[in-house]
Amino acid sequence: MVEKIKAIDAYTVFDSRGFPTIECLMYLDGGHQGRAMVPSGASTGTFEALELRDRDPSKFGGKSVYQAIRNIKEVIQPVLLRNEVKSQHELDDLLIELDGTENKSRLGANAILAVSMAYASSIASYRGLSLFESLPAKRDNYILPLPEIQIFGGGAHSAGRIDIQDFMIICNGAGTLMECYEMTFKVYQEAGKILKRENRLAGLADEGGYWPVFDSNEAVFQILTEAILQAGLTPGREVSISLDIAASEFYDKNQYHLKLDNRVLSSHEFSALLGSWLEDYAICSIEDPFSEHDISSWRQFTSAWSDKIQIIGDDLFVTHRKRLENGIRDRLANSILIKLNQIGTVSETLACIEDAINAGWRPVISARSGETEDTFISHLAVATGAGQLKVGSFARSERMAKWNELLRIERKLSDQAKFANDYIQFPWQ
Ligand code: 2PG
Ligand code: MG
Repeated sequence: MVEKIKAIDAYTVFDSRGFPTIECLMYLDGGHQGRAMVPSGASTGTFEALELRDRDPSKFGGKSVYQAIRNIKEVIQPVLLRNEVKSQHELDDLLIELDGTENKSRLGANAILAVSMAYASSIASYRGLSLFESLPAKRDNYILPLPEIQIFGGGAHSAGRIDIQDFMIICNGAGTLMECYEMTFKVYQEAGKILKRENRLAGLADEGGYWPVFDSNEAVFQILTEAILQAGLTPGREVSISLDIAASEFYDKNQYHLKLDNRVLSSHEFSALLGSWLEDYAICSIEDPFSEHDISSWRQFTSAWSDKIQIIGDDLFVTHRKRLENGIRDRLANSILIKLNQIGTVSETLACIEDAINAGWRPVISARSGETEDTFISHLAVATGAGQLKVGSFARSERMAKWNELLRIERKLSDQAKFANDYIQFPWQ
């Protein structure tokens, strides 16, 4: 028997871009409480659940979330106090039913998710467990995820300075989480030194990666490869390159517009360009190589590359079970990015992760570009044994909060801690 919900509070706090977002506090009858903060994306997919913003230009430039907060206090709270929910599943089903829309646009996915996550947190506190131990996830083992860490941040996260969004690394040769952090630290520092030497150091993008002052998209691969080498590491063997193309952001009228390269490419040409990058650089993973509307390119690319690299659908699947099911059936990718706020409840997120694992896919749990100090996703990654976590760079506290939380979880697990590299078969192995 779990404690009943006694009260819910919700109020405005601010994310890593300084934009308003929701913090929710849930109080249970016996005095336990839980807290959650909601993140926010910039390069959002067309099919994501709706983030409710007030759109009143006089309040935080239209970004305030007062209506979503009122929905929590005035619509959701009374229903949850009336109905005794006994599990995360029951709570989330009730929230979905109460909203009643396909994309959670009545109450707002941000309002619903804040309540859903705060409930998970309050139940962990009631049980006296860490969140990763308390989340109702199916798993064989607690697995510390392999991090995917950004070195350069482009696309919508650096005002379109460069077309491609994320230039990241995956430390596929690391034997422990700390070894992975040390490799990342070295590559990040070396990348900074190269930029300084070449007079290209211009600050940080939204997720903490270096702001990309480059003359072509491909130039970044060369600098990143150089940074890995200068860190004393072998590209491909110890540290590989991982990309989020976020191609929807520059797809228009069936063409890919690479502004920096001054090129407009057909799907076929763009696919060939990606293929040439995969041949020339130590790339082990690629996310959103095509727009979510360019399905045939996904299918062809996956049939050509899926036994060599990880191909992740983010905007394509938006953490939606039905969209994932279609993707598995049609072999559109071999991995899915998982973002709680794309779908809007903890239970739907857990179900999507489980579906992916059952299909032999590797889910990658992900932060948003607008983040908070909330570390829910670190727990989610460990609890589900998903195997990978993408948080942004190795800088800025909203990012480091997640990396540091993994270290705390590792200590708590002690000799039960298993690092993904040793336990999970990845497509690049
Ligand atoms: C993505 C995310 C995180 P955003 O595209 O994967 O990098 O960006 O939160 O802006 O959608
Ligand atoms: Mg993405």
